[in-house]
Amino acid sequence: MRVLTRRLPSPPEVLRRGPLRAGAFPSRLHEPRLAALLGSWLGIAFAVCFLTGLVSHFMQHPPGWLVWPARPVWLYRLTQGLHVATGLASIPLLLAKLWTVYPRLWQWPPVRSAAHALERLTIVPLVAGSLFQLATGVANIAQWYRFRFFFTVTHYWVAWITVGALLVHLAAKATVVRANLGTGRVGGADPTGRRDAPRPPDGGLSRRGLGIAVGTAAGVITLTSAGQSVPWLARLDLLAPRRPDVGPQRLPVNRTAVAAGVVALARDLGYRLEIVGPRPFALGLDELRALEEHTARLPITCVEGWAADATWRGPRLRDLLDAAGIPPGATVRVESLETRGGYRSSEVAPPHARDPLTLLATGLNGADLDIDHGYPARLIAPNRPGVLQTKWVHRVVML
Ligand SMILES: Nc1nc2c(c(=O)[nH]1)N[C@H]1C(S)=C(S)[C@@H](COP(=O)(O)O)O[C@H]1N2
Ligand SMILES: [Mo]
Repeated sequence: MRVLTRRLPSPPEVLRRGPLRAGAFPSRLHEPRLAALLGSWLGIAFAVCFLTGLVSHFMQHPPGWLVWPARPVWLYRLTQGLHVATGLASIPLLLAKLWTVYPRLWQWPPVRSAAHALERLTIVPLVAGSLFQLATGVANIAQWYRFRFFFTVTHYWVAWITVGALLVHLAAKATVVRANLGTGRVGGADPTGRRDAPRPPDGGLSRRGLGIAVGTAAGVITLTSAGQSVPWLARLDLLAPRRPDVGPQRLPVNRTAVAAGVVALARDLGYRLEIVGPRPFALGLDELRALEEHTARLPITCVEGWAADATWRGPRLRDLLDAAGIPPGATVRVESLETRGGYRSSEVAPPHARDPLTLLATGLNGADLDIDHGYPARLIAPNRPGVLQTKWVHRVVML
């Protein structure tokens, strides 16, 4: 411990040039109280973003021991909406925070002790990780996949690195944060003990002014993009990359039938839906339509940040499973006509497979399912990520 805290010798004064010289950053806003304030807002946004991101990840890739409930219907829509909203709101907060603290990169002496050097080093994964997560998140909701790595895997692991670095950073800064966010009288930064430092003679922005500007920016970004998953904000939807009501049958399409290479197979009159279980059977198009139909009002919630409600019609999955003698406790795999692509099949565990709202939909918003939405039949289930709502289904297999 001694080694860590022992003071290191100061480097020679002649090295103090450029940004390293005293008074190189005159703005009063490069100060710990503002840094702590922005940091705590950012901390809240990051915490919500991280936790909802974990929900998203584990809903999409559930480990064996974890079975998600099918209700409430809107749960995933809420968690994914919060994930995107808090991520977007973090952008102005992070930029303002970095601006407030960046002069510290040139603080003198650069390192005071081994412990201080370690604390400085954790800034690298923290800042790099935060910028990376926000940039790739924005690229993802804009459906801009020009990078070479696989988005979900990288975004997931960098989240852990960033949060790890954030926890170390918080531990290192705990005393400073406490001193600066207290009653306002213990401000280590502000010897006058006032909440807002005196206005500079040039009339520059005050601390409160900057706080309001950044808070407003975060609020505006959230409100003008949340409309892609919150219907009553749709009219403010200026920044949202997707409109939840634009697409065939008033619903966005994620991957078209052409892109998935399934047009010929989906239109083939010899199409058959197979249910593979103890009493396997297959249905032609007419037989599929003759089954008892139900309707369900359910959202498609894409990880890419949009969600839209629709009215689905078709047989219940559980009725098909019963007819094939598949026991209630069984998990099934729903397979599409697609031969390639990461989302060509999905597993359905009992809570979803047996839910009365889970359909193999053949109709959408009052008409036959459009080929881009999965004609002849697609899975639609409550509280389930869009990527698992498999389109162009041709086989359901008991696992
Ligand atoms: N077979 C197949 N099903 C799929 C996909 C896919 O690429 N292939 N994409 C999924 C994704 S990511 C989403 S968000 C939903 C979107 O459904 P929609 O295009 O009908 O709106 O379909 C899902 N079903
Ligand atoms: Mo999606």
